[in-house]
Order: sequence, then structure tokens, then C-alpha cells
Amino acid sequence: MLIKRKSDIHIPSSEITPKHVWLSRRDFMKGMGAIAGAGLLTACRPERPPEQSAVATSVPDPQGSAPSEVVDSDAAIEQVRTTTDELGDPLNSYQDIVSYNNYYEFTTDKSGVASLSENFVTNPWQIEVDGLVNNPGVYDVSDLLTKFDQEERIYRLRCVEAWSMVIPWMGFPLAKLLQEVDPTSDAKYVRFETLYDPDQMPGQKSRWYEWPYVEGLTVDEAMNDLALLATGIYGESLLPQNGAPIRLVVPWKYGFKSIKSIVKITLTDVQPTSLWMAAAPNEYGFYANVNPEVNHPRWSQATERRIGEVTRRPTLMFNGYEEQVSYLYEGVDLRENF
Ligand SMILES: Nc1nc2c(c(=O)[nH]1)N[C@H]1C(S)=C(S)[C@@H](COP(=O)(O)O)O[C@H]1N2
Ligand SMILES: [Mo]
Repeated sequence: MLIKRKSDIHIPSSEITPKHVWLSRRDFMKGMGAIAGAGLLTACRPERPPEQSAVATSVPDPQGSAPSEVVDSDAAIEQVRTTTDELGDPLNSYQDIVSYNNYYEFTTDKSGVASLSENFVTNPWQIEVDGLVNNPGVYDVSDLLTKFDQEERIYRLRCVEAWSMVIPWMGFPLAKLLQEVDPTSDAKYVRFETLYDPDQMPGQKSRWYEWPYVEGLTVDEAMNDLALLATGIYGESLLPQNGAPIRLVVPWKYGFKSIKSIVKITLTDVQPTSLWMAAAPNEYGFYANVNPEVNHPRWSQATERRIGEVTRRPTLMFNGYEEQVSYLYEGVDLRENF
């Protein structure tokens, strides 16, 4: 069936700030059908980042996975041109986002995560929220999808390995869930835990890391409106490789803070030790804010390579979200608290 729609496709324009882009799920999916159908954002394949020496692999034609809705291609071209982040940079293609992943529970090979995680069971799925809260609870992810409006947020994702993407997430602010459980005044940190299931996640059999994957934020960071619990990308439910069915996205911090497939959230007065802090405490601290002035012990953080681009670009303080988050670190030595 050919569906032609011009007037009711609503794609955010470059004027819209990342905080408040809002679309109904239905309109968003129509719009994204237009883009994927036109296949215009799928031209750039991620190249291997400079830190990886392996020969680039070819990736199957993305057309096969495009949404089935066919939409007028003039409208689609227009939408592609106006769909950027608030700094004017284009979104990465759906194909980029679902085929170049870090997810050590499956493999350390970025292009191998998608196929290895294909059959990962993400439904039903529950998240337990406990610890220093007045209303602990167990939530079905399917209920969270209707309980909270699902918003679109276009965020830059900056990996500590110095590559980056622009991703249109769907989700809801972490703060909304925290308000629901009502942290006590003793709660200072939020600890997140990924599913532990080595039968489904073969990487968890590796003894290089302390499983399950753990991450943490201060309560104040967690309450910042940018901190998102993501449930979708380009209006589609998350695929396993991106952390289905629900994952954290903290865009001003290095990508490893954005923990995938969360089963447990605990409010605590003890600073959580993340998997990366435990693995290499001299390389990965608790805060992990994107900071071009503080290098990783083994490489510079001053620049990054946007997946799909050839030349490197400067890395921005707090990944470009300084205005929204700098209040969290007033008087904090960002070199010591890395
Ligand atoms: N549970 C879990 N979460 C994880 C990771 C992981 O290995 N396991 N990798 C992190 C890293 S290093 C990055 S850069 C992002 C990548 O997210 P993406 O694959 O959706 O782009 O996920 C983060 N979340
Ligand atoms: Mo990363």
C-alpha cells in the first residue's frame, strides 16, 4: 500500500532543543518511515575507528530492514535535510546505530553484537527499584511505556574510545521514575544493574570483568532532565544490541555510563563501583563526564570521529550540554573527579 502524506509528518527541526523535542509515538513513526523508506541516511557506513586496526567489513544492504510504510520521497528528502541535532549536525542512520555497538555481555566486536544478541529475550521484562526509597516497586517495562509519555530526544553519544553518533531516542526522563519511588533524604547515589544471564549473554562468561554490568549517578545527576530511560530509536522499539527493552542514556557523560538492559535500580548512600571502575580504576572514574581537557591515560579526548564522517571534530565540554549540566559540578575539580 502506498501512503502519501506530507502535512502530517512531523520531524523535529534544527530549532528544537534536545530537551523538549516532543512527538506522539504514532506521528513519529510515520515520519521515520519516510526517512527510512527513502534510504537517504543509510549511505554512510561506520568505518573502523582509528583505535581499531581490523579490516573494514561490509554490511548488508539496509533496505531490507526499512519500515514497510512507503511515503512520498520529496517529503522524505525534505525531512532528511531538516533532521539534525540542535547544533545542526545530521542524525546517524538507523543502520549505523543498530550495527556498530558496544555491549560486552555479547562480544567486544562492535559489528558482531547485532547478530549475537538477535535472540535475546526482552519481553516480559521487569525492573526492580529499591534501596533508600519510600515506595520501592517492581515495574513491568510494558507498563512504564504507557505510564510515562514517550518523548523523542536527539542526543549525541560520545564513546570514551573517541567516536560519536547522533541518535534520536524515544524514552522518558529517569526523574519521573525516581519521583514515583520517592528517594529518602539519605539517598545520594543511583546504582543501575544490567541483567545477569550468561546463558543468553556469552560475554558474561569472560572473567576479565565483574558481572553484572553496573553503573551509577549521583541523585542530582539522575534528576537532571537530560538523563533518559530510553525505550526506542527512530520511533522503533529498541533492538537487543542497543540495550532492549530499556537502557539509560546520559548524554553529557561517556557512552559507557549509558547502561543497557537494566533490571535493577537502587538508591543508596554509597558511591556505586561501576564495572569499568572495578576493571581499570586509573582509567575510568565514577563521573566520566565528557571533557576534552582531561585525556584518557592511553589516548587524547580532545577530538572525536563522528561515525560516517572522515575528518575528526573537536570534542565539546560535557559533550555540548554544558548549559544544562554545569551547575552539577560547581566547585568540583573535574581532573580529580574524572
Ligand atoms: N550493559 C552494558 N551497557 C553498555 C555497554 C556494555 O558493554 N554493557 N557498553 C557501553 C558503551 S562503552 C557504549 S559507547 C554504549 C554504546 O551504546 P550503543 O551500542 O547503543 O550505541 O553502551 C554502553 N552501555
Ligand atoms: Mo563506549
